[in-house]
Amino acid sequence: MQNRIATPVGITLDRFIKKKQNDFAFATGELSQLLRDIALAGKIIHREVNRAGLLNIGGAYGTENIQGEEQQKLDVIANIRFIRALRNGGEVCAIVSEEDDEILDMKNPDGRYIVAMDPLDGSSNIDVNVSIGTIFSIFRRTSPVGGPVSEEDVLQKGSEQVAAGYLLYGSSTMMVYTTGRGVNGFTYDPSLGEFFLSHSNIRIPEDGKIYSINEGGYEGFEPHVVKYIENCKKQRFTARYIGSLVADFHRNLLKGGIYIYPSTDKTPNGKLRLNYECNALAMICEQAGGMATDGKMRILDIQPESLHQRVPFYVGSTCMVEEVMKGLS
Ligand code: AHM
Ligand code: MG
Repeated sequence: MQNRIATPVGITLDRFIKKKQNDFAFATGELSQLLRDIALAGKIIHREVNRAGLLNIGGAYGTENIQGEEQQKLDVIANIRFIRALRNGGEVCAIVSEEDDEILDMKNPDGRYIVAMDPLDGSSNIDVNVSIGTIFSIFRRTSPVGGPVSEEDVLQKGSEQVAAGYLLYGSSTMMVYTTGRGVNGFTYDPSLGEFFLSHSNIRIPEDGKIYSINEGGYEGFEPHVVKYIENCKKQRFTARYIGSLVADFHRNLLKGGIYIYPSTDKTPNGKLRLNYECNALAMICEQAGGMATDGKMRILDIQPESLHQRVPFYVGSTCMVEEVMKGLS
């Protein structure tokens, strides 16, 4: 019998972005272009991720690379690819990246947008062929266009994000994003080189039965977290923890659940970074009907004080997040 290849039906990401352009308060087309630049970077990283294992096999693919990047770690390569795509796009004046200590000034004073990103999150999973992701937040600069980028441009609250999203390099590659009007997910068809709308208007179930936390840290958790985990066990909930934030978040977004990276005795502020990990997922979660908090306040209301600031992170189905928070009072 002949193999049948399913032909994707539905709208491409490019078309979708174009169709939605008038939703933006500033409908100049620049944000649309920026989202397309990010999708392009995602395609390039998809390619790198998929051949990552091959790079170590006698340099089979290494000859393609004139800059010796194949010698570098995949997260560094992803960072380079992303920055290049954003630079070529021309809409961005500055980037904050997990891979760079300082703000990256793009030397493009006319750019209106700031991107905060974790180009390849889930570093412990990179070398073992497990799902990883890219996370991004987009802000509009507050300083005048044409002048230098200020620290205030970069350290904006998550509530100021004009768009946020992630790419998940899993059994399929997906891009999920929001511009503040709901959340949509697109699945990549590598044979066509296109993302297709596959998950329109994603809503997270109000309650769920999946909890995701690294229980290895149990002895150092705060009492309310311990209490909540015990409660999950009593109710025979499902424990799922990939150790890649995007993958854990994505599953819980679709199925209902909670992801927690709490404060511990060793890491009082947790592990995850506010500016390029938590803010984006908090916006997506809220847009899908869920909740995100650091245990004290809404993630999106936290005023960042530094580029690589860490915060405890509770994100997911509203009933579950509220339930952990009850233990605090
Ligand atoms: P990374 O930015 O170094 O990859 O760290 C972030 C990752 C998240 O993807 C994941 O949820 C978490 O760290 C796992 O941490 P742990 O191994 O402590 O459970
Ligand atoms: Mg990370």
